[in-house]
Amino acid sequence: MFDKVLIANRGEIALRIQRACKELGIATVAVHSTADADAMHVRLADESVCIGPPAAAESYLNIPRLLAACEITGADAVHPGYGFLSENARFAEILETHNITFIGPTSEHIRTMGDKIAAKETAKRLGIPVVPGSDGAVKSDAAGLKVAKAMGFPVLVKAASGGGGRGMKVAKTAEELPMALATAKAEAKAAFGDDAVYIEKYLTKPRHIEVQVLGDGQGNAVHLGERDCSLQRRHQKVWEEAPSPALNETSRLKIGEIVANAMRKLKYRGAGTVEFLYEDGEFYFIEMNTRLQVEHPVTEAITGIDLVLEQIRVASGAKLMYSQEDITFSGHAIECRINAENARTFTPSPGQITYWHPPGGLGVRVDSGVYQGYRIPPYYDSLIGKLIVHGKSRDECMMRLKRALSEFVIDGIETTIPLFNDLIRQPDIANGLYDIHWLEKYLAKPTA
Ligand code: MV4
Repeated sequence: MFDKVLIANRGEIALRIQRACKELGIATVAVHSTADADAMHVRLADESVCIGPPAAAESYLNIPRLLAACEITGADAVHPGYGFLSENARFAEILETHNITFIGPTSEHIRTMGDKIAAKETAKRLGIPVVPGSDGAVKSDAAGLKVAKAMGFPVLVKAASGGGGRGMKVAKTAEELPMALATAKAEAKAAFGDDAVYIEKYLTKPRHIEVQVLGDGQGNAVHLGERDCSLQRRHQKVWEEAPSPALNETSRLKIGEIVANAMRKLKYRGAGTVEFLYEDGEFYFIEMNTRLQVEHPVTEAITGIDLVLEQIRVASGAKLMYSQEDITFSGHAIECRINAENARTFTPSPGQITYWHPPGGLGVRVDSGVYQGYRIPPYYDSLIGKLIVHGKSRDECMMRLKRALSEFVIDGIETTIPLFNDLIRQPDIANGLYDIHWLEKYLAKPTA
């Protein structure tokens, strides 16, 4: 096992990783920018290193500075958290050449899944159902038209280096396709320096359902069920829950087993998420995330498994502690992302938290990196906390969520809490009847 882990992140996830390290008896190193000198992750770490100015490119994303921090402190492993360098294959590679363990998958697996065309080909080869579409990159309008006509419109043009919805264009008809291809290519070139695009059948009203996996890189892997992350705004998740209100036991275990088998064949190491669109009872692979995700606590709530602790264990070379039969699912969990933003406009609201009273009680978890008196800097993501509620049934979970939201007091800044107070009162949300477009439609209504 590692003696000392450097956490290449900030905020609530840095605290989450520190907690797992502490339980394993591992010393922790925090890194921080000058804007984060007063941050909770710095206060709670055993050691800390200031790695640069506020701009992430010069601090949390700066590989030479992170290497220097490892060298100074003698850290033997790095946990990247989510965002920042968590899916940077080069970072994983560089750490390995310096004999520092990257707590995550191999650089090769990160690189494959980062290329959406290669990811889809890999998924297909491993027996995972994918969205019908072009065989790899589309090299010309004529080639694009041929595939699109064969599967029927509407189609979606996607960037190979994309993800998060950037460089995506819908073509409703053959006439619209050349423009969609050109625009997607231009956007992809500008955003990722790579203009490779591919075509998929456009699913008009799917849900976003993702399967959590855990592997040890030695051929053992388990699935930990799914999360429904359909409630999003501009590709930012707002609310995540497990299990998905749209699935039954049979379909859950079927897709879970397909994904777990694929990860066994791949010899995947660490935590990963296989993302699907789910429409009319069918699953369609879209992407795989090779990192711990923001919404991992809903899976922890229903399985009782500490995902971060398992990531650290398998990174140190240990075999997976669980076989699939050991994994049981219990009850229902919902996560609400608490952002320092206006709940209607989503305008960021940095500033000082003058009062902070998080909820508690049975089935309530709050993961946050802030405290009363803390000044939220304007330079980073606006996520300040996550409220995760667990209950025996979805109804009990909703009841607890309503109660927990009523206890939560955050003064001095605007937060997204009022949005959740509205959402829990919507019949569609109470009934679990929503797709990936539900939230944006709701927010566009004048009454919302
Ligand atoms: C799609 C799709 C419909 N059909 N692919 C958006 C981000 C990227 N990860 C994949 N995305 C989508 N891919 C096909 N073939 C619709 C979306 C999409 C979406 C997906 C999940 C959650 C929210 C979304 C919002 C808009 C579009």
